[in-house]
Amino acid sequence: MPRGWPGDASGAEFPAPPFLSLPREDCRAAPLLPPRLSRGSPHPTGQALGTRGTRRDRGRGAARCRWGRPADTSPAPALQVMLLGDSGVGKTCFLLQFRDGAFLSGTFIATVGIDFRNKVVAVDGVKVKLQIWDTAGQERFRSVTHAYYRDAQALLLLYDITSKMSFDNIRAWLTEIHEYAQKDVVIMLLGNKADVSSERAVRTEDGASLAREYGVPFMETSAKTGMNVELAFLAIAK
Ligand SMILES: Nc1nc2c(ncn2[C@@H]2O[C@H](COP(=O)(O)OP(=O)(O)OP(=O)(O)O)[C@@H](O)[C@H]2O)c(=O)[nH]1
Ligand SMILES: [Mg+2]
Repeated sequence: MPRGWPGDASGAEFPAPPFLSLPREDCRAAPLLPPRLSRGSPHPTGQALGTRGTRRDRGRGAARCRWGRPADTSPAPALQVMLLGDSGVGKTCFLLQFRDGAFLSGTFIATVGIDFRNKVVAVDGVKVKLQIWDTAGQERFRSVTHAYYRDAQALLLLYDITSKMSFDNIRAWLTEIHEYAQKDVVIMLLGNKADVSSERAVRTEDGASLAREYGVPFMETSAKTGMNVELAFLAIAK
């Protein structure tokens, strides 16, 4: 395993993987947090997650959330979120819609390996920095993405409501998550492309019923119209 990558205990600095297609500033803005960051564990800033804030903040009744710190302090800690699901379900579009409010239509360019974007959101008045990893859905990149599961605190698992196969593969994805992710990882199931109702191949009830079976929250989304995109990220950041 390369030094500095998730899973490497050597403490080496995080290098940008060769296939990362991001501007350098984005890479610098996203230091890798210690593995298995959880509530109460120390953060590089010296404070513990979920227990931050000065007495003054508390006096003001500053809102808190599981991952964040009061809105008037910075920098915010990062919550690492991974987007998972078959190739073509819309993970990259989903992320770009959330990050830039734009939809990439036209030619489908499959993600190679893994990519990431940062975005700071406010949850109940608390700033939370989301470090979002956009994985390649293609089978041949699976070994690359497995290495990142361990550090993810939340997973958005997508299928395409116009593709029965992408829905049927959700069980396999959940098995893989069970194998590689942290036990307490937050998972949300998303049925994407809800705007293409004329080609729907998966009923909303089927998505909801599968989610119930695995005890995870569920919603349908559209990376094209933006429907429920922000809501999904805010829900896992809470
Ligand atoms: N109508 C519609 N099309 C979408 C939506 N989301 C994505 N698409 C289209 O679906 C195709 C695949 O989208 P991507 O976001 O690249 O898919 P992906 O899941 O990132 O695929 P991989 O990178 O191979 O894993 C593209 O042509 C998008 O324009 C959506 O919500 N509605
Ligand atoms: Mg992609």
